[in-house]
Amino acid sequence: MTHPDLSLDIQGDIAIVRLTRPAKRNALNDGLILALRDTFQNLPDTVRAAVLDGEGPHFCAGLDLSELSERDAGAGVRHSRMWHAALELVQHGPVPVVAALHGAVVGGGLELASACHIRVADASTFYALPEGTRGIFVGGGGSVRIPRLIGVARMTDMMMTGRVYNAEDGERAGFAQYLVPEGAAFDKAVELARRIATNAPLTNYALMHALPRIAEQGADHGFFTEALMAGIVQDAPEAKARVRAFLEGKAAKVSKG
Ligand code: 1HE
Repeated sequence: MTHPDLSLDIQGDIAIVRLTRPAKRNALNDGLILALRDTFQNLPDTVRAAVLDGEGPHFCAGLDLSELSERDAGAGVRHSRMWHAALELVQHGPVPVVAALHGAVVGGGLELASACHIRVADASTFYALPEGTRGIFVGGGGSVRIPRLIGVARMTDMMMTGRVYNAEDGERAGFAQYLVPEGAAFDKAVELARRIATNAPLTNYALMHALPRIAEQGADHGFFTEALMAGIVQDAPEAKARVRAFLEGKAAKVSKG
């Protein structure tokens, strides 16, 4: 993968993927979306978790608006589907992804962050969906993923009124699972990714692939899918070794945070 606006840095078993277009606030043009897709699709097998970061004062200003003007309806549909394919590889790709958020997390930038599994936001973060006021609609999976974080009512409000959430209100609303001081999001995201990378791979797989699907199933189907997944995950030799280690007093207890 080589793209001037995206970097990939493998640090042991975690990958640092960074948008490197700060002069344009990491706005996502077609090339960058395709580079994101290719990067997540082709992560080395040794990688067990990833961090997604943005260079400069803003995580991501969303769609590169300079590419929007000449598209007709058909091209617009295909463009949206291209984003879906790329962000699908973030959400349901090979490894869990922790987003390190700061500054603007807006429009397609919020759609990208929503495709990640964990979001860590620093105090400078703000969230918005300016699509509503620019006369367009979300197209990067936002209407599917964002209501699952904050609810349909809040997303409707953001798009209809241009409401902007600051970092604190955003965390309370459900955009981010962690809120940290300004400048600390990347380090916290790396710490979490390193921790996630120590999990049994099949547990991470179940959390990425089964949990969100179960959440969309009716209770009866959900219980059945859960039982299948539970059976498969506990059968792995690694699961048995970890449980044995606890019973032999060799594994950490759960302790108060
Ligand atoms: C851009 C973009 C962009 C910045 N496309 N060029 N997203 C938006 O509507 C958000 C638009 N951006 C902003 O509101 C602001 O730029 C920020 C709040 C993110 C940052 O403000 P600031 O003062 O730090 O930067 P700036 O001076 O506004 O921007 C610096 C440069 O980046 C400037 O270009 P320059 O050549 O004049 O230096 C900006 O034009 C450029 N820039 N954002 C193109 N988004 C799958 S559908 C998704 C639909 C959407 O995402 S719509 C929402 C788009």
